[in-house]
Amino acid sequence: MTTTLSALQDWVDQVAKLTQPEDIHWCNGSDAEYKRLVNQMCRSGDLIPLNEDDYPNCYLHRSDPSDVARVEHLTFVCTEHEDDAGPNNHWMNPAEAHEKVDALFDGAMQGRTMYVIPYCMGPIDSPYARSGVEITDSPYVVVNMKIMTRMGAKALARIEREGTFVKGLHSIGDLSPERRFIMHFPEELSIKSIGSGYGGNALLGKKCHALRIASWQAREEGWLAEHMLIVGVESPEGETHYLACAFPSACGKTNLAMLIPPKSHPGWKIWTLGDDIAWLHLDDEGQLRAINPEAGYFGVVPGTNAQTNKNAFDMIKGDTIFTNVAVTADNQPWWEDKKVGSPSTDWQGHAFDSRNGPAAHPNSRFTVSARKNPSYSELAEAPEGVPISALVFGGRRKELAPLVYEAKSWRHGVLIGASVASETTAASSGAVGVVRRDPMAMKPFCGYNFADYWAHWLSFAEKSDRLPKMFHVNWFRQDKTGKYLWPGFGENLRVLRWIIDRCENRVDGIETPIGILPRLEDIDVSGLDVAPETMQSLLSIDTEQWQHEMESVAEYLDSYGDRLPEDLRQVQQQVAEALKQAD
Ligand code: GTP
Ligand code: SPV
Ligand code: MN
Repeated sequence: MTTTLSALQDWVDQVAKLTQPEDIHWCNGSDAEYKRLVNQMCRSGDLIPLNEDDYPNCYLHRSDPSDVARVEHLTFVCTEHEDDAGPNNHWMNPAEAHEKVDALFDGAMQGRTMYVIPYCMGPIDSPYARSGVEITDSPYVVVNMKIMTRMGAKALARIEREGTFVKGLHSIGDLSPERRFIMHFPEELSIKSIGSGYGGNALLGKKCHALRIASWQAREEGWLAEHMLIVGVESPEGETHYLACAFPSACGKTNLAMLIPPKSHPGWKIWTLGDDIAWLHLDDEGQLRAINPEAGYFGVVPGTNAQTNKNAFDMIKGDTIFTNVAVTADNQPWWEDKKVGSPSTDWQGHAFDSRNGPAAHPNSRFTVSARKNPSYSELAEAPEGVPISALVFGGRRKELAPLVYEAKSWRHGVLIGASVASETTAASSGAVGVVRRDPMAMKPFCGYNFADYWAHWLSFAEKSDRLPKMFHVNWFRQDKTGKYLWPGFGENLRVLRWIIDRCENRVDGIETPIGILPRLEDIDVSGLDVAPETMQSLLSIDTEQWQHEMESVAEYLDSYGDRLPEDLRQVQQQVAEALKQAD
């Protein structure tokens, strides 16, 4: 297989000349190709087959111990003007960036096979889908891309028809963090990533294309590329609402997207459309619609068990690639909070010793096809996507942020999104548990200046008068001893019900300076072991703490200087003023 598209053939030739691979393989995306690569990696030791009886077609990959998460400090947005990348990104001049990485790509694939992966992000026949080609020397990347995207012959046919595609060049290089760079060139619709074989650094369709490059394209073309799950909630009466929710990395998107209604909620159904990324477009009627550009889940393993997420727990019992989990004596994958079995070998392949830290890496992941999810929605294949009733922002915050509140308007919602703060997690290298601003959960993923991004968000108010309502949730409030105050997981459905009732104007709320909060009686807590005082504290605001928060938000927004939209500053001042009045 090669291509009739000369722009693609020329690029592949150029890359081959630079990187000097031993072989070139054009991926057709077939199951036979997947199997062949898996077998080859089992022979080379890149993959380890897991217990065939309990985990059929499941494999373990151990990444280099220095290469276990995204690397934000080595991720760059390379635009002609530094201001276009904004203070939210690391920037490098494009010419300098190309020179720097091309020197590392020089001869990088000697003795290796170069794989050419045509892929489509989104249903193959969707007008909202976009295509790309990733060139990589990692067979692990190829098999992950097969699960995570629509990869192969059909994607290539679409690319040849359209003539445009995002170019992603990847090599594992020598895996040295000193020679690791994840470079984005949004003006050229291209990506160059070297020195990492892990997740979002290496599977270029995901964060690099579907968020950083796509967010740039989305602004030019009038849509939104967001770090959001997409979920359908069906009531016993058969009414279905679709929600898109932006939570930072490792803050509960996969779990909410495949929520299992608790026993107290017979007749409720959850439909999963996507667990990480949503592409949002206004249709001709002004309705916001979402597609999931991905076809699989690259999900956090630790914490997954039969109680927290039985669907995920069962789904990953077959046809799954595990990265950096531990194994039991009988070769089953094992992770913290699995609740069954015990580890004998840790994620680095050493005999397990609890003094060396957790057995599975905290950012260990499963890669699995979305079709294996029992709550998979067939509408995930719908070219036109699903209509969105509510946009929900959230973060991981021990204190301050209530369980749920609603924005008073679209522009107030944009402020709430822009003000999101969350504790950092193991999904990115660096300190864990530090509260930082993570606007719209896009801090690591927005491919341009946040000030321009907020202006783009605000502009939707002029384009439609039937935009979804916006909300903020926080499942992670803790008491003084560090215990979570809200049970979370399946019980989060109780909060989604309030959100939907608000969208349908079925329930009143309480106006506060920060937004509309539920009346206590409107969150159904029947059968839950949560004290009324706890609910009271989860659903109230501390005016003084919020005044401090608003000062910090003002300071944060100011750091974007003149490019910050005036509207956003105004609505922030209105909230601050209302808090002052309430004091
Ligand atoms: P990325 O794939 O990194 O974008 O993460 P994500 O947002 O999909 O997060 P995920 O659903 O994988 O959850 C991350 C961690 O948070 C897991 O260890 C979960 O068990 C835990 N978690 C998810 N939902 C809840 C919840 O409602 N309450 C509590 N306490 N923990 C949760
Ligand atoms: C995230 O960090 O938000 C992820 C994992 O979804 S990765 O694909 O590695 O970016
Ligand atoms: Mn994510």
